[in-house]
Amino acid sequence: MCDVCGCGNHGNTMVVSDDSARKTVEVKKSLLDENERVAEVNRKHFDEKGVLAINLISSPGSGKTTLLEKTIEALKGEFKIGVLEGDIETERDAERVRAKGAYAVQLTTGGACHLEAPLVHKGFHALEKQMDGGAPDILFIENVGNLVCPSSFYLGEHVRVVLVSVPEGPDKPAKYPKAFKTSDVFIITKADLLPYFDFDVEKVKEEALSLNPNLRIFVLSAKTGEGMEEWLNYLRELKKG
Ligand SMILES: Nc1nc2c(ncn2[C@@H]2O[C@H](COP(=O)(O)OP(=O)(O)OP(=O)(O)O)[C@@H](O)[C@H]2O)c(=O)[nH]1
Ligand SMILES: [Mg+2]
Repeated sequence: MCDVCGCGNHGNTMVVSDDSARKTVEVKKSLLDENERVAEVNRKHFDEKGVLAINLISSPGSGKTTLLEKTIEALKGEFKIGVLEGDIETERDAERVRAKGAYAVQLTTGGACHLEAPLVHKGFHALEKQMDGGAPDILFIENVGNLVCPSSFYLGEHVRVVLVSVPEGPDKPAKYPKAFKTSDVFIITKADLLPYFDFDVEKVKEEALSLNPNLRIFVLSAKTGEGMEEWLNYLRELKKG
């Protein structure tokens, strides 16, 4: 899966000598330290330009791009919106959000299952170029679909959002705690599908809050528009500061 953080390279029964285990830990640590350093540069850059940066993380197909499409449609008259689209391959998500009126740059990782700060740094400069030197009021960073690795890589964002869609099931907060512990916002998506799945919204909220009591939670459907206004108002409030 990912040869950057090594997440896909451990077998369940892999045995390593103390020395190679130590080296692996050292390499991972220096990789994370370098990511953190560039993420702080990104954050400074965003702050200087008045950009609100939001990092979206979820499993593949939870509805990140669909939520962005609807958010762009609703807010493009109020804010300049930029998107950095993280995927392993294809320009598809960038094309989708551009079609709704956002500036967008596709970041293809070519195999890595998460975005890292240096690629976001490059992508942000490409976005500025696309905007003739301007900057977006709101920058959405759609991470690669994965509920594990993106939680370990700070990109310089102001707000981290974790999404879980109703069909994925109610057990995700407990199974993927880091994504919830490191996020500011939790969105339950595809709420229009609640009648067809065993998904107790109150229980899921409770479980997520037990991991992180500061989570702001939204339950919405990008398809029907249910719950969208609360999310849009939250973004408007964040921009007011
Ligand atoms: N019923 C329903 N379907 C939705 C909703 N939001 C998204 N979908 C569908 O879910 C599928 C995946 O949506 P995407 O927005 O592409 O998901 P994603 O998280 O961006 O996927 P990746 O970028 O591959 O990780 C599509 O078929 C969407 O039409 C929703 O609110 N309700
Ligand atoms: Mg997408």
